[in-house]
Amino acid sequence: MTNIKFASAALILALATGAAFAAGMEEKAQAPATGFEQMDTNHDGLISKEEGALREDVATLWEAADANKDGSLDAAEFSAFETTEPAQQ
Ligand SMILES: [Ca+2]
Ligand SMILES: [Ca+2]
Repeated sequence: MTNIKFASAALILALATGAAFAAGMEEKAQAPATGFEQMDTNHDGLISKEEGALREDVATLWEAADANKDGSLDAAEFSAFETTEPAQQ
């Protein structure tokens, strides 16, 4: 009888620890590396405004990031945006 109780307690503890561990892992993955490839979801080599909306900073500073005002970000514009880290005005 007590053996069964102990076994279930151990199982519950193991599950709880596993869940806590998984939750911790998920929290670490919260800041995803969203690079050009990840944002260019249709892989046409450009980030459209819709694709740019995936990232809040890109969406917010879209006008500044789209340097040539053609309505999309190419790799050069995106990397310039990434390296400039423009200060919020
Ligand atoms: Ca695209
Ligand atoms: Ca552009």
